[in-house]
Amino acid sequence: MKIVLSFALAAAAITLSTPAAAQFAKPEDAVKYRKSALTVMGAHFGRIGAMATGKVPFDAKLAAENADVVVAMSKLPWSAFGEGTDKGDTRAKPDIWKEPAKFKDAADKMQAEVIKVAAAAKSGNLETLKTAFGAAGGTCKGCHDSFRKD
Ligand code: ASC
Repeated sequence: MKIVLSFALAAAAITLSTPAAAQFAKPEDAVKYRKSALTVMGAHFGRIGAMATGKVPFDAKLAAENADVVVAMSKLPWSAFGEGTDKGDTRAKPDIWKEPAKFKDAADKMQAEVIKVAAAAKSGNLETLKTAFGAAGGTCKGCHDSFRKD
């Protein structure tokens, strides 16, 4: 029993310490995963955008809820850009793997800016939110321009 338990714990420890890239059974699973995270992020970012652009009334609580989802999603795609995930149903450009530091920098910038969107939403100030939303959107666009095929 003790042995079984220690094997289970060892297996769990290995799973947790394995690089995230290795946690996908197949490359297409990684592609699907990162696209899903980005799709959900885009949907919730868009709901904040609707408020920032005056298409729907500003609701600070709703904006904050959406921003929290954006922040959570913003952390997820990157581990799914591992080796061998440059093929298949993806618009990811080869530059992602040719210039990983540049790609990481773009990803980090976006994550920093969406945290500011969440803070702005919580401040309840629409002008602050507009500014933060614009800056975050700029990081989305910058990364897409460099690393995503049209
Ligand atoms: C969005 C979304 C993006 C970004 C980008 C900003 O709402 O889905 O990919 O904003 O269009 O320029």
